[in-house]
Amino acid sequence: MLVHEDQPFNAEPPRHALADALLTPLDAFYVRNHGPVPEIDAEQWRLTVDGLVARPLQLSMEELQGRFPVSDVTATLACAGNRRAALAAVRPLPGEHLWGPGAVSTARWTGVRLADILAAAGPRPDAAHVAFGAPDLASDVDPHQPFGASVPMGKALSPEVLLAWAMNGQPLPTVHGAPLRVVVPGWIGARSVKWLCHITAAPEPSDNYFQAVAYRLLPPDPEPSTSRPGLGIPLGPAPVTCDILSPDDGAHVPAGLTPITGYAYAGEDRTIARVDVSLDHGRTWTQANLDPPAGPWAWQHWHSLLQLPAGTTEVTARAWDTTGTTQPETPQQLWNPKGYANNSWARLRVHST
Ligand SMILES: Nc1nc2c(c(=O)[nH]1)N[C@H]1C(S)=C(S)[C@@H](COP(=O)(O)O)O[C@H]1N2
Ligand SMILES: [Mo]
Repeated sequence: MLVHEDQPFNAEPPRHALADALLTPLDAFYVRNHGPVPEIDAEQWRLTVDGLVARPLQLSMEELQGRFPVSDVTATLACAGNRRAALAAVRPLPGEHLWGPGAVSTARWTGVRLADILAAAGPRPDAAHVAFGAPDLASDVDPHQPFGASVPMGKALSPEVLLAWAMNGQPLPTVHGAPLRVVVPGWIGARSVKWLCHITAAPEPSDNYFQAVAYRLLPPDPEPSTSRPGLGIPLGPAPVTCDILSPDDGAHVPAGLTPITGYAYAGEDRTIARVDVSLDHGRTWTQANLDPPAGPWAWQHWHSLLQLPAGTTEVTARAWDTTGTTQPETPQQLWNPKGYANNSWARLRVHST
């Protein structure tokens, strides 16, 4: 893993680790923590469901696993900061982790549907949002505060949204949120709250820092005098993106026919329709072959066999989603003060002789 920070632990897998498998092995799955991993006694742990509900609940893990049908979803998690390094090359992003292409991973998650838990609690008609609370204290905010998020009721009731206790058939590792985490397929990773202990039905989105202040797209030069919670565009469904996984950036490869592989991913109800690869900065493109996705909520791998000339070549890739939307050409077009949602063309350089 490429470690961005030890305490709290933040790390992404190298390109080749993501290229090796559609389901990311647990020890290669990226980790994004805003604070220290909380210590939770699984015996004492309870999930509280309250707010605008007819029947507030307090569930132990045993009750959760026994009372509700168990289901599986294969879903990609992508941090909104994935591929941030290219934005930082445009203008500095002090205090932010400069993620490369690896703040994204895919697993098969097992748990219960959030919709079933909400149905048991009976949300009132004015419950328009569902907020998730966790005990970890984010150390990158002053004062330190617990991590949290919310999603609109419509997404919360969607059958792919799980409360998960297992990942790739193994017990959920502590660093990924044990004993229980939310998995919100198709949305930025920040909404998939780890170490979940509290679900609240509410009329408004959560006022937690990570919903109201961070994970929002601000204009490139916001007016400091008007800065307040609620400013900017709250990030939800993930935009179409892709990156190159092999060859690696800066690799030396023999000139001639060379396999080029990567991932492509589109959030929410979109999937990947096409991936194009270019060796001449986007003047001409070759369509890559798409592997089948690991499921409707998961990324796809793509492959291309291209003739690499001798010398240094920039390899470029762009994906299109099923709505016909593609990626912007440059990170200049996307730069924002927190460095989120860089889905500009994938680019890297290889050297050939
Ligand atoms: N409680 C809690 N949940 C959290 C976070 C966190 O710091 N604390 N990080 C979020 C972010 S920003 C992302 S991208 C994903 C990362 O999940 P992973 O570490 O399992 O890859 O978890 C989300 N859930
Ligand atoms: Mo994230």
